[in-house]
Amino acid sequence: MSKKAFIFDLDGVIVDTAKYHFLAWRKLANSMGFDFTHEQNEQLKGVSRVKSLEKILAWGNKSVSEDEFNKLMVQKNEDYLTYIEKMDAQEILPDVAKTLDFLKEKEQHIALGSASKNARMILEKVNLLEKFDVLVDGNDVANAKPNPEVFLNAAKQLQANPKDCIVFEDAVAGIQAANNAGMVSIGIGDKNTLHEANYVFKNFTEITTDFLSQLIDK
Ligand code: B16
Ligand code: MG
Repeated sequence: MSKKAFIFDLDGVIVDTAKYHFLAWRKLANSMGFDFTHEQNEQLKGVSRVKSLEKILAWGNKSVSEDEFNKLMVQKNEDYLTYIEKMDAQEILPDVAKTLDFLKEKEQHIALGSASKNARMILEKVNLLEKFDVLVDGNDVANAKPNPEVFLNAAKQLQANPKDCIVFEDAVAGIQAANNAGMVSIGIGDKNTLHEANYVFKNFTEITTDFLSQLIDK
């Protein structure tokens, strides 16, 4: 049996924190006198906090000073954290824990590759932290997805060759980052949206242990 590195994105793959990001960003936009849609929110997935705020301000036709920008970032995160505070293991998306357990049983490397600066805290809240050999998050990288830095950093720490790494991602920018890293990309979500991925599944309930075994033995 060969040893591969399985790298998981967090938001939209392990847990659905996208709904909390949306609530917090929307509250911020509303407080500035404008709103944005669910469709626009799709563009924020996998995108860093700074880039998200830049996009939202552009949607609302707002320009703010650097000082104000930083205050808005803090405000959004404080709001977001009030939602995260209440999270527990029930919020782990279906069959994610089962997949992690299967990979552990097969003695595969497991890493996190997320843009979120709150990733460690969220994994602690849902009680999954100890399943991960390596954590790379928004605190560790200078270049956001689609730049491959986040995934290459994880591979390096695991001393894994990029071609032996498999990435699970729900965001277009994340799939592009995995492809740019020379890794196998697995989209979690909509086939049309994630058409650049090597494989796409709606969620982990569609991923069989046979499929995972094939990836391991490739
Ligand atoms: P934070 P992922 C990303 O997480 C989210 O998809 C994105 O919406 C968010 O803006 C970003 O994390 C930063 O999050 O404000 O907590 O640092 O999908 O890369 O796990
Ligand atoms: Mg994501």
